[in-house]
Amino acid sequence: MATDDDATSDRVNSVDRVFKKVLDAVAKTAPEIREGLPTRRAKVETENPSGETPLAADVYADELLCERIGDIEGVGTYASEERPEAQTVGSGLSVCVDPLDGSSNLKPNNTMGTIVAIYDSPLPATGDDILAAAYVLFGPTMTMITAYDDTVTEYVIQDDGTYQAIRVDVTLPDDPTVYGFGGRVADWVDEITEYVREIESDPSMKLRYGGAMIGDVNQVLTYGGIFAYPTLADAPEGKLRIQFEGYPVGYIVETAGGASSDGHQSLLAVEKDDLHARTPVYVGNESLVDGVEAHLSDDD
Ligand code: FBP
Repeated sequence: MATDDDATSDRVNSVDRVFKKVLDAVAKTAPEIREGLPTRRAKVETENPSGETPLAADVYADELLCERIGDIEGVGTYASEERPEAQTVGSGLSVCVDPLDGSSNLKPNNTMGTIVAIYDSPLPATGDDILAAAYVLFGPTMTMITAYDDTVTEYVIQDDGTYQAIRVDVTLPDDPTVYGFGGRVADWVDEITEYVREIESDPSMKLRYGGAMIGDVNQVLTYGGIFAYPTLADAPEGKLRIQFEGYPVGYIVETAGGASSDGHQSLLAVEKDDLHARTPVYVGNESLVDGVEAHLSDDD
């Protein structure tokens, strides 16, 4: 007779399988996305759900990933920043994708990424529902960071879509050295300006801001520090989207021993009922993220 233990172990096996298949699909697609970039630098005509006009490259990456991830048995829903609604593609887990994070970096030929989150829930999901997250970084080499089962791993993706681990059990270094805060400085609220000035006065801290969250977060994972796209005076929820950017990056950084926050609580505790909802994002070494919360709590 089948027991509860059998059911749990079947469930774990099936999540393991979907996670591995999603990674395979993302790694296989990454070289194709990269190859497609030079000829897809122009904007398309229609706005995406966030009111931005995507590049042909955003749409191309989204279509490829939807097709590949949507084909995986055990994936029930595919959603992306580029689509107004989540798509039903089968039955099972939900996968949220930011197909080309930081695509305004395409023109100046700077870093971009692809972000993926797997949720055990219909969408919009909560931070408690996240089972795994990953991102590809299109830098001088193509790397992929994954967070699953309490472990963060870094891989190199080859041009044929195969991938090999280069760092296992990735953790944030204890002594942070980099910081990067997005948004116009003039639009920051006073508490954020004050805190950034404090960070800047520390001679061990260097400004690193590249305009693609994934590139900036990868520096924090590598050197230790803090990345933020903060609350702004005219946009209290900042710019980044919780399902596509906030939860996955919060999950990855927390799994690597760091902290995440929306300014008041862990990103994983944030609850929003809109698929495209935004949230302020602060991720990095715990002491630095605690500093953000301490400054912002002054105005409560
Ligand atoms: P997209 O997903 O539309 O590219 O927007 C996200 C993003 O590019 C982040 O990667 C980055 O941190 C932020 O926007 C940069 O915004 P800004 O250009 O305002 O600095």
